[in-house]
Amino acid sequence: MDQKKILPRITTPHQLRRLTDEELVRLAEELRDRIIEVVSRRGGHLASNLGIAELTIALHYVFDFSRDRLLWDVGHQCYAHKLLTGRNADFDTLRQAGGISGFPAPDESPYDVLATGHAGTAISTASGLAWADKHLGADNRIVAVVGDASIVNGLSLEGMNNLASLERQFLVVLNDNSMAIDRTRGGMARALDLIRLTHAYSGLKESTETILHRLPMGDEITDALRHLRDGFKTTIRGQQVFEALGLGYFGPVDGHNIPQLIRILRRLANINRPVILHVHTLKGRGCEYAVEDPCRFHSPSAYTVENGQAVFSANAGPTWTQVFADALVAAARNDDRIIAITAAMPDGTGLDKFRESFPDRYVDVGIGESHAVAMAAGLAKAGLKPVVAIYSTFMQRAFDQAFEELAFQKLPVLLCMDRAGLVGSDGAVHHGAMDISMLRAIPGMVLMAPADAAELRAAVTLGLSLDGPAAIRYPRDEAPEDLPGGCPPFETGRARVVSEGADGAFLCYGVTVEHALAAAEMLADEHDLAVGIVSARFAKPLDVTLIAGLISSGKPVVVCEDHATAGGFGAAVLELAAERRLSAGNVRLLGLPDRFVAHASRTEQLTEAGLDAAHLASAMKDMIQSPTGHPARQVM
Ligand SMILES: Cc1ncc(C[n+]2csc(CCOP(=O)(O)OP(=O)(O)O)c2C)c(N)n1
Repeated sequence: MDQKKILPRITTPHQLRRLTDEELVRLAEELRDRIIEVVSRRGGHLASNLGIAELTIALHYVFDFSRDRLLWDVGHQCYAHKLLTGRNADFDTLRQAGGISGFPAPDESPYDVLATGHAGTAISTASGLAWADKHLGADNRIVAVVGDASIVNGLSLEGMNNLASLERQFLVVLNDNSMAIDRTRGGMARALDLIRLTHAYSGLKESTETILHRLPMGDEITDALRHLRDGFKTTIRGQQVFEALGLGYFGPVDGHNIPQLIRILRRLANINRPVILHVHTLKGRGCEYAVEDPCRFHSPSAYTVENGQAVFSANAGPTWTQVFADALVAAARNDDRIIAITAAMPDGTGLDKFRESFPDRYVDVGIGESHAVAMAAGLAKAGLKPVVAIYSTFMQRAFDQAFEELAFQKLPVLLCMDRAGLVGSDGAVHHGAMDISMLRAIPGMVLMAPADAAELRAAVTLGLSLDGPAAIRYPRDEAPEDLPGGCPPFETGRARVVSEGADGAFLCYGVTVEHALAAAEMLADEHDLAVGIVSARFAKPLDVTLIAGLISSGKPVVVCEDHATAGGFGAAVLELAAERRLSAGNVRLLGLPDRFVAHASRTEQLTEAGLDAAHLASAMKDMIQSPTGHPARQVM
């Protein structure tokens, strides 16, 4: 160990208080070096974590989060926090199976209050903790750190609105780096720009600190804040957004000046009402390529550095995201009613490509999935053809809009759900494990899952031609291009027989066809068994004729889906059997288990969930060898 290094000696944040200002500044650099070193090997959230190193140090310096509470919104920016709270030695295992999670994880450390990953929750949950503390007579201080993109999420705004009635300490730290994953847009982004600009031009750089220094504590604070607001309202209009919600506003301050941050946080820590500190940081700070392209380096996969530039290994083939993006751009060339909507994920969903070709037909609503889907309903009502490109896990935020605004109105909106199924190292909070269960319950929904790239293109074409809402799901993976037999016409409610087999059938939804093909090959090679494969294509409406035929054949049917078995495609198959009064003893469901699957590679997770080729083959072999099944086991 390098004796001069500070970070390896920090095992608890209490040790920070023994460091000089100069050592704290060095520590921020060491945190960044460590984050870059590990993320370049493991992949993970980079640019946001580099920008927040100083702020994290200052927060841990001032507060005692072994009793105070620190909540990170989304949680992707918690790496420096992890390194300062006893996890430096294990940090090499970041996002690996059995290793450190990329998000806050209470099972790793008592310093992580809640496990998170979705945006907009910190203020709400922190306010619950604050209410509880007050009720229980505790006086732990509470801090919620929220990015400028997440603070406009509906949940954040609902939480802030509710803070007005909280009469106790509560600090919201707004970490403003002008970026979501891409640049933030919209009214709040403009208001924050305005605050920064007026601040810069009016020579008020030192004002926050000076004001805080003069500020009386206790009951007089309300008056003082009113004066503060009156004094600056002509110059700093943007802050009124927060003040209208009843929050005392301070800032903006330089989020990279540790001594100043410490002084300001010390004063704010003793204010007995909800306040917001607006901190300005640079996303990617300290790493040239991340500063230059913070979007690319928001959450890069592993890379190497050559001549100061990051070099990524190429994909073997196109990803599902790329196939979708190309299919949508191609469709939009022939139909100018197509409008694409993303909720702050242009890069992840592939819509950046659409934006390039059709900037006037592209909408980024910010982190507001409910709004994205409701807005799409309005566009459809007006005669346009909206496509919402969204991650399956974030579609959970818009369930009610899919029900009321889309299906209830029978509006033709196409939901293209990327990252459906297991997502790999982002872990449990990001799996797309529930979209079928959610959407299948909604009358009038058409649900599709392509098995290969050709089917995805066909599903997009079909989805855009329907006169009601539809959803397509596809995973975070490379898309197989050529399944056997070409791509027969893609018609609503019609499955595709990929291959025939006399001994049984894999009935697959979406990407699992690929694993079933490998399983069928194993069964043929190793056991001389001939097992067929069906790509169901639709979870709603089902191909009832084909599926009822498979069930009533009496031959083993192994249903495979990269989704929770609870309420998923397999459940639809069993519902069909029940409706038709077919005995379904020959049907076995394989899907995601009823527990949260932790971070690991997607391949490892598929194996853990029993969805890899070897597990599929062994499930089928069992079914063929003991067709009557096992004696009933007690279900816990
Ligand atoms: C509900 C939801 N939608 C989308 C995302 C994907 N996402 C993760 S981080 C992020 C950007 C967050 O920006 P900001 O809050 O400003 O934090 P920063 O990364 O700039 O620190 C997005 C869109 C998410 N985690 N949760």
